[in-house]
Amino acid sequence: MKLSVAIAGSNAPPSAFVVWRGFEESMRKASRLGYHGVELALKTAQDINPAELSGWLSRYNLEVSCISTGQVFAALGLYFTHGDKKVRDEAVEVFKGLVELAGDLGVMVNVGRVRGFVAPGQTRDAAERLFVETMERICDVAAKKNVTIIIEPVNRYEINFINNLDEGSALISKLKSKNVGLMPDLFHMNIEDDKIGDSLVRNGPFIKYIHFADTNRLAPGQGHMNFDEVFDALKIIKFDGWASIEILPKPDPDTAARQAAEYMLPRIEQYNKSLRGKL
Ligand code: LER
Ligand code: MN
Repeated sequence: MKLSVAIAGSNAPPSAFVVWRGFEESMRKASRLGYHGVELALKTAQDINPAELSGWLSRYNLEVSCISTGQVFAALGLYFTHGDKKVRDEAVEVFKGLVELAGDLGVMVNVGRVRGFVAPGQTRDAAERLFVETMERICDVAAKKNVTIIIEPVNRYEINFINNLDEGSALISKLKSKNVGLMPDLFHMNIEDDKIGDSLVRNGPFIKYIHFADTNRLAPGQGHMNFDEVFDALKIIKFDGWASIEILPKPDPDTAARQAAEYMLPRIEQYNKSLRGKL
């Protein structure tokens, strides 16, 4: 398992849910704290210059773990269950750019709130049909670039569609596309899933990436999340992908990122040794 931290550009809107803003400065700090990579929260592919990005990654010895897309929903107002095909087409266009960039970087693209929701007057079945149809279009584009799309269940207070891992897995099973997986976020799981460990194990075959946070969405170690339960479950499913720190930047971004790194990096090192039978 490798650890990254969520970052965005310096002029990302307030809706970008990240620890740090400003790509280069965030990468410099992430590298100094021992993170292995950064998760890029982007609104469109134009938010970042690929040549500059590749320079920063080599200067700070980091990888990109994933491209996250919350701002496509929060800042651009685009989502997959929208009743207007023009809006869904626009969402697909934005994803084409993000998928292209992800393909060049060899990373996955997340689908969080951009999946959409059941709107007033819309039936759940209708929302689901639009979601499935739009996801298939995006997965088709992504498959050509060898990119996997990961669906992130999000708690009921943010969205009313795909709240827990079981719901995510059920929808993935309805898709024809195979380049799709699940992105559990421990903060949402603590609100929505029955037992965090059991749900991770049960949905293990689809899990490709994970968001780490504590129960209060502060840095791991600042709440009451049982990380032993989390790591035991990840070991059962032999999870060996990226985990990303996606937390509130409190009490301030630097402290939050440091607390998270200090708590998680030694645990991840132990986990990796035990996964490889070296403990
Ligand atoms: C995005 O990864 C997420 O977890 C959402 O809660 C942001 O609103
Ligand atoms: Mn998340």
